[in-house]
Amino acid sequence: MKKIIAGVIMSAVALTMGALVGCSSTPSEEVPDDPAGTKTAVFEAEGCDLSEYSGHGWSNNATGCQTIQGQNTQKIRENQSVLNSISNGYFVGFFGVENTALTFDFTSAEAVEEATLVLRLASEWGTMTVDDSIMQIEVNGEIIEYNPFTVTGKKIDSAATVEYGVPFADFTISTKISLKKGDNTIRLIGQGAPFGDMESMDIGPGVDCIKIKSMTDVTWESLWEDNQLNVKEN
Ligand SMILES: [Ca+2]
Repeated sequence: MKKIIAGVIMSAVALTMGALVGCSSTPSEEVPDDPAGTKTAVFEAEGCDLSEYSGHGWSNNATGCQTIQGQNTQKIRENQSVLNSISNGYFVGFFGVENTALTFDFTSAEAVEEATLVLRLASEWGTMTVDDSIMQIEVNGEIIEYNPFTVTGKKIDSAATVEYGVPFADFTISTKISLKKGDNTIRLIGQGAPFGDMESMDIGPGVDCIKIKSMTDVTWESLWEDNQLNVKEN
């Protein structure tokens, strides 16, 4: 009986909330958003130069374009919500080996003091708190400080059952990124973090893309056209 009453009350609250939203002068789609004129540049991880990039999972090593997963990965094709969440259909996995970096070289039309950096990530290692013990973020040669954040993952029983079971999502790292006019570099650097007490695992999130929001034009030369020729079924 209590449940039914609670249900009725919740419905009433929902109706009231709906009515309030309906009358509101600020529809939800207008708040809170990026300032007018904000330009968002999306750099796909799978378009990076991966020639120096490598990593390893529970049972296999991967180098270069072998680390690209997504539409080519059977386990991910079987999970529509994860597949649909992946920008450009692919991401770079196997992130986490100490001092192994994903490097994004790009050009900014103007110097900018307060660009926003967003990372689009998912975790195959269960729910993961990403901090500088897992990933360091370097902007133009300087490691930046960022607040630890949680990437929700599917619960796994062991390192042998890793799986990207929860869709990729955007995480805002900073709104105070300084860009130079001309060439800039952002590097995501693995730290060799263990999985629990398993020192050999080198865990980290899968990296789909990075987004840079600013008032200027930020561009890069993606290597995706070449990289996609080397994507392997897995
Ligand atoms: Ca991607």
